[in-house]
Amino acid sequence: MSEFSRTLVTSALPYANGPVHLGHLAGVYLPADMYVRYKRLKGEDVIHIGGSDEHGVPITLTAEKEGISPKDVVDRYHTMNLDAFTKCGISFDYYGRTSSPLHHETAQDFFREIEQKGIFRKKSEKQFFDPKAGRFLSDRYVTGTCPICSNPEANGDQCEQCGTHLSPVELINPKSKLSDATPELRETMHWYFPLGRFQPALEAFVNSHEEDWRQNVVNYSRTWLRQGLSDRAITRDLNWGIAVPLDSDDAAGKVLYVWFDAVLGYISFTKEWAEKQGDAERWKTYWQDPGSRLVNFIGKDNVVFHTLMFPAILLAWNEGRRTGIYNLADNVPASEFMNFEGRKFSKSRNYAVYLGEFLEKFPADTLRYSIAMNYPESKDTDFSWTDYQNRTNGELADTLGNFIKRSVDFTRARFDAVVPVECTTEEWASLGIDWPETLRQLDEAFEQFHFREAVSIGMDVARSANRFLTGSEPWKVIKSDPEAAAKTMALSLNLCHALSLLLYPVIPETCNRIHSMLGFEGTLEEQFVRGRSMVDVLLASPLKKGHRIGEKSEILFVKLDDSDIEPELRKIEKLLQQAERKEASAVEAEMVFKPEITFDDFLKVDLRVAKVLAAEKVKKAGKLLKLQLQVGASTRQVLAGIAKNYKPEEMVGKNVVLVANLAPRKIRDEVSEGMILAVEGDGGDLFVIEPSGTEINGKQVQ
Ligand code: B3M
Ligand code: ZN
Repeated sequence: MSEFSRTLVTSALPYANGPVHLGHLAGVYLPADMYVRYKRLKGEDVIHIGGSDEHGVPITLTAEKEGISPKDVVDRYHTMNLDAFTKCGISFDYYGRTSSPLHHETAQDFFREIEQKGIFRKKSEKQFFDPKAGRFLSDRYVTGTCPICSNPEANGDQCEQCGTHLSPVELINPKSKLSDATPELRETMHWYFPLGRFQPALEAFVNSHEEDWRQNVVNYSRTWLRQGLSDRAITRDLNWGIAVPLDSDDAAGKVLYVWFDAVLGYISFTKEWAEKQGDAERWKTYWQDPGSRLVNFIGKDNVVFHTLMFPAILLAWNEGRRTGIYNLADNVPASEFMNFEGRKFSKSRNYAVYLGEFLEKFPADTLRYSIAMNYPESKDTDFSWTDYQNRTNGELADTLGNFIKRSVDFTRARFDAVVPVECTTEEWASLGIDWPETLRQLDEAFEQFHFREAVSIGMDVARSANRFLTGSEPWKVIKSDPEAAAKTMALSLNLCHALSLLLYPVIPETCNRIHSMLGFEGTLEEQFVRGRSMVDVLLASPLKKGHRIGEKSEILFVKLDDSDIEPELRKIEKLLQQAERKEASAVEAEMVFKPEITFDDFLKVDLRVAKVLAAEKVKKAGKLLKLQLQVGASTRQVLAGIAKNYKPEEMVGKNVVLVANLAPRKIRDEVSEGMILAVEGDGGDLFVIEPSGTEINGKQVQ
């Protein structure tokens, strides 16, 4: 038995700046939904909270690009995403919006509490300011050339080409995305959350879950902890978001950093849910009663926000309190990514299948099933149309659908639509299915978030059931031994019932149809009772002699013809061609030479042969190596973005070409005195140019 009597499940809040795609569904929403549906089936107390993340720069940038207001953006995508989730059977108990008044109030309460405890630090820093637009620029509003790989379109927070995390001041030739103006550095003040203050507590928290959290979640968190947690700015100069709730002048025009507010959305939305239940205080039992457990479903790119930052905010709130203490997460099942036909989903390249569009053409349950069977639990997986077609036609239509339909149709045709005989416990146990063991494995799989396994267990029972019915041949046997045929049908109908429960978490709509085909009134959900497990019900083969099955017999799954998926395959081909053309034009673009320079211009560049004396990685800059170079009698420190292709020890002893008279630059708190020459290959690989010769150290390259 679990020590918890209640579970609060949250799903990451998607930014309301675009439609959710199948990758999102696979990583977060479907697993969360299967998990809560399984718990409801077991009669447990569980609620599922989700909603839209409506603040932050992704929203304001979309608004500016489209020339509409941020509110228009979030209204459009909130509605669109909620609608797609509903169609897909994602059963949120509440789906909120971070623009709601109660959420603003909640986030501001947190800010005030932590501010009053004196935990925040206020710091002035120089930040880019757009003189034309008259606004400070958040990281993403600045673009420029990447100092590491020379990509001319790097963002202020990260270079998409080489993946390096940047700060806007590191960009070469920075430009404002608002006006194209060259931004100026101006002084601005921000509130910082000192994550380092909570380092010991967070270490203990992560360590205490070493056994029960996924390896990737523990590893990501530990990488950050090892580097040492530092202060994080939690306010921004932006006109969209939650105002810093202070009257002071320095708070004017500032809003909370989107990640500070978004994670608190889980709390505000639980409050809104409780209000809707007519019991406004009830949210507290889910958040603050130690008998409740919190489970955050997320994608792997959101790990540290949920294992370090959110817990740190809660710890700051809890500090010094006797009441109103929040629970920290009991588990944070972060998924890997699901790719699409062998490539990464990409919203910016429009390489995606959007959930809403998919469901306009194909049914939700077939999608849920094939995505569940490809759930990216510990490594990236792939969604392909052919796999989707095969699973729909084979596992769902031929195995499950066919078994249910034959059982129901034959009973109606030959046994007057009633369960003809009682099946005994021995008969039920003699089907070749070890029920107690099956249910134990099913429970373990769901409780430990092994969704592929959980769904496979249900499908294996469907296969056994199908084999049993086919092998028993009641349509033949009925002539010579009607009693044996009656037994077969009683067992088959009970198997149909068992399947409607076992597969309910993954294909709920279909299971409800099976439920009514078996003659039950209302929905399966209406049978759920707190404290009683529906899963255990099937142990007793509950369809008794005389039970009347339903009037309707349905085809549960329509098979997919090649012609159904051909247009989809053609669409991908087109998308891939577009992507390739983009890549090809990038290669052509390289052949456009830079403007002509004079020989004198060239002579200004002092290129020298240098030797690498020492090399090491740079903290928090995965792509960078810090090199100590010997150039004749002097030494130089140079930072080079080559860590992807060279280990530090591989560099030591190499001859390289140094641009020796480049003005020093500061990157990552380290000074780089020059740069070394390298060739850029495919996919951002860098190959260092290695001059050869004897006694060439310090000599000019010309
Ligand atoms: N909106 C980022 C994302 O969609 C962010 C998640 C918030 S969870 C509180 O990946
Ligand atoms: Zn780069």
